Amino acid sequence: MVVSVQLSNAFHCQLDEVVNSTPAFEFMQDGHLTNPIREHIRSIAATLPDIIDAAKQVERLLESPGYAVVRNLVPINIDEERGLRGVACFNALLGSPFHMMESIRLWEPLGVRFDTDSFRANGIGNNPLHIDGVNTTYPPDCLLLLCLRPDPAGGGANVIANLQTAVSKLSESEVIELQQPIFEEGKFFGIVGVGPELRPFAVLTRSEVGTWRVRVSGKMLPVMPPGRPKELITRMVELLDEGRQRVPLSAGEGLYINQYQWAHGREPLGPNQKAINEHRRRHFVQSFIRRTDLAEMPL
Ligand SMILES: O=C(O)CCC(=O)C(=O)O
Ligand SMILES: [Fe+2]
Repeated sequence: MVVSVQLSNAFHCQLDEVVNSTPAFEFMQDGHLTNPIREHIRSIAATLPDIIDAAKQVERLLESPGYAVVRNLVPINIDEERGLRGVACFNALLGSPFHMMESIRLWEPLGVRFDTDSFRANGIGNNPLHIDGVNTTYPPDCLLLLCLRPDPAGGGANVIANLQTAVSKLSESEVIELQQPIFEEGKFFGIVGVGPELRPFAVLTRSEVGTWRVRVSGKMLPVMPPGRPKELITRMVELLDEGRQRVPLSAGEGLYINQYQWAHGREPLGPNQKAINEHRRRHFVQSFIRRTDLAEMPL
């Protein structure tokens, strides 16, 4: 199945028109781009066929299979800030772009840090399969991982795994246990756009259409005390790992992920990170998109 979209020069000429005519971004308290800005972007883009076509392609892929690799999302050699502004404008056509960290405007950096746990964002180790916002009432519908510079040491490829497939491999009793609200995740501070903290939460919540909302994160495991909840998360993560697929990204490429359908993670970075000049190290950013109306959203 073709899950990639290649953006053309014509697309970028048209995106320039949108970026040039869009006023400075303003945000609401819940981290979303304000409606007038989003409406402005949408009305300009409505007249630009390559942009509309690309947005439709990405939207189709986000429905099925639930993820999309977009190549040439940020053209090589473009000023980074300008490039990100363009992508944010494009994202406004897919839904409502927002940031989850109150203190960071739209793009959360994913770099290389030695002073953080290696399994976390910015860490250098294996970033286990997870969804973002696992302990929130409304986890982001869609996440964009955008590669500005891959790891020059050859590591750090992204991985994804289908959540529904993993659930289908559980036993009946595990499905029952995973529906109990007995799971907790540590921190909830300065987080916006995803409703209140859900504590404790259930890993599995059945939606009206029979699929599952799956709240799971392999990042919970290292800090969980021994016991049944830890065994159940371990089992879920093992099932996700069985179906993991690598999605290595090159500079300028983005991976859009529908969080109802796919978990994501990152392989360990390559060796000797400290020997790499910090301006040459892996440099990604991430951003979120709300595609459903919260009022209509299942938990
Ligand atoms: O670094 C990456 O590519 C992904 C990191 C991530 O998804 C996370 O820590 O939430
Ligand atoms: Fe993540």
